[in-house]
Amino acid sequence: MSAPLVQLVNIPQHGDTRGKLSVAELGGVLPFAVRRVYWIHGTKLGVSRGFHAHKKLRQLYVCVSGSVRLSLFDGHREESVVLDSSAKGLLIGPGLWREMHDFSPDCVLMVFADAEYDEADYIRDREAFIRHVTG
Ligand code: T46
Repeated sequence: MSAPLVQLVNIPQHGDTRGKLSVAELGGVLPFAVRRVYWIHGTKLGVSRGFHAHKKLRQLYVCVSGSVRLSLFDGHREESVVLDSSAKGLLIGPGLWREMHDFSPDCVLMVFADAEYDEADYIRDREAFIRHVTG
């Protein structure tokens, strides 16, 4: 069996009578120092996002509310992962085409990234991406 394209990790959660507190920290669930955090929310019904790959960026996706389906493609294989728990994180490295589908109306997808925003790090054309990974 081939190795998964992405790594699902368990986010430590501290629950008590007040509710829950979840932690993503360097050396814990985060294998990189975070330089940027952004979140996707208020996604309209039926909308898909993404349709790009990153050349260098490393990210941790956490769906802190609701659910979303991620479609990943490395140029050869496709994989689909549903994120529907704030106790799960998805570590995603460079060189993967990603699409986000089936957002629930209450979805809040939080992304921790190891670099500041740089449009030059994006490959937004699928054919160009395939050329990039297959040489
Ligand atoms: C990713 C998925 C999960 C900025 O100005 N700064 C930023 O840090 C980001 C992430 C975006 N933007 C601007 C660029 C576009 O004008 O926000 C606009 C929407 O970005 P984009 O079309 O890239 O959004 P998505 O949802 O397709 O992709 C985003 C991230 O770009 C990407 O890194 O992994 O979320």
